[in-house]
Amino acid sequence: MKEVILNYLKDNENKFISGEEISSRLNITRASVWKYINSLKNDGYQIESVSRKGYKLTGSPDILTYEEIQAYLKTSRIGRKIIYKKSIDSTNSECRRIADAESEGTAVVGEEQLKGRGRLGRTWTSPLYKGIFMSIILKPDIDMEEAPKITSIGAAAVFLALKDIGIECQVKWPNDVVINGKKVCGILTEMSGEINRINYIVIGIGINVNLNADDIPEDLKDKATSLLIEKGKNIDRRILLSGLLNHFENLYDEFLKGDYSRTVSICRDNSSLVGKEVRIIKNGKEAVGKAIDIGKDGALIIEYKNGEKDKIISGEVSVRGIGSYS
Ligand code: BT5
Repeated sequence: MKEVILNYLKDNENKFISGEEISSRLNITRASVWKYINSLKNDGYQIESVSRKGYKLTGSPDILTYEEIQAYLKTSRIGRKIIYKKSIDSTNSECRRIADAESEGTAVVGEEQLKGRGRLGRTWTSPLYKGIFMSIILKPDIDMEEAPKITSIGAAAVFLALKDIGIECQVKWPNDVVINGKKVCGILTEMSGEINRINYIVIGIGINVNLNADDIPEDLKDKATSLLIEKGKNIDRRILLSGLLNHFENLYDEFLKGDYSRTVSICRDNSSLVGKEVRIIKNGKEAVGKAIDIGKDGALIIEYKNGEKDKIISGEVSVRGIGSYS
C-alpha cells in the first residue's frame, strides 16, 4: 500500500492531493493515509503536509528501490522484481538463499553490505548509500562452460551504462571495470548446478559510485577509485542502476539467442589488458605473456615469449610493471 501511495504522489509530483482523495481512492482510512505518509517521510521522501490542502511530494531520496528506478527501467524481466535491503550481508549470498523460489531476473539490491564478497573469499568494501551493490538471479538453459560469459556480459553492461552518463572506462578481463587504471567495479558470478545442469547463476555487481577518498580503505587506495573521485561530482545511482539493468538484459538476451558478439566487441575494444605484457596467476601458478586478444568466446588470448598461444577462461591477470594491480 505504501508503494501505491508513493506512486500516486509521484504521478502528481509538486501538486497537493488531499488525504480524503487518497483515502477514498485506495479505500483506506484517513488515519492509515497519515501513517503511510509518515512512513514514507521516514524513508527519506520529502512530503509537505498542509491542512485542508493535503500532501505534496517535493523530493525523493537517492535510494535504489524498485519505485525509485522503475521510471527509467526498460527491461521485460531483469530487475522487474527488486528485493531491497538497507543493510545486508551480501546480495550474492541473499540471491543464493532465495534463488530456488525466485524466477529469472529477480534482483537483490543492498544499500550497504556487511560481508560483501569478492572472488576466492576476498572482501568487497560496500559503504552505505555510496555504491551499487546488486545481484541478479539467472536461470539460463546453457552448458556449464558457458557460465563465465555471464561475467563479461555484466562488465559490458557496466561499460555501456557508464558511457550513457558520459563516463569512460575500460574492461579488465575477466571481472573488473577500471578508470585510469584503478578498479571502480567488480563482478562476482556464482553458479549452482549438478553435473551438467545449471540450477541458477547469480551475477553480483559492485560499483563504487559516490565513495569519497575516505570511504576507500587505506590498503586499496592505490588500486581502487570511485565515479565521484574520478569525475568530481555525485552520480545519480538510480539512473546508473537502471541503465545497467537495461543494458544487461539486452546483452543477455542476445547471448541466449546465440549472439555473444556485441559483448565480446565491447570487452575487446575497451580492454585494459589487450596489447600489454601481463602476469597471469591460475591455480596458484604464475606465467608471463602478452595479452593479444579476447576470443569470440570471451576468453583471454595470451602469447608467450616462445610464440605459443594460450586461451585463458578464468584467472587473475595483472599488467606487468604497473604496481600490483591495473
Ligand atoms: C571482485 O572480486 O571484484 C568481485 C566483487 C563483487 C562485488 C559484488 S557487490 C554485489 C555482490 N555481492 C557481493 O557480496 N559481491 C558482489 P575480486 O576480483 O576477487 O576482487 C576483490 C578485491 O578487490 C579485494 O581483495 C580488494 O583488493 C579489492 N576491493 C575490495 N573492495 C573494493 C572496492 N569497493 N573497490 C575496488 N576494489 C575493491
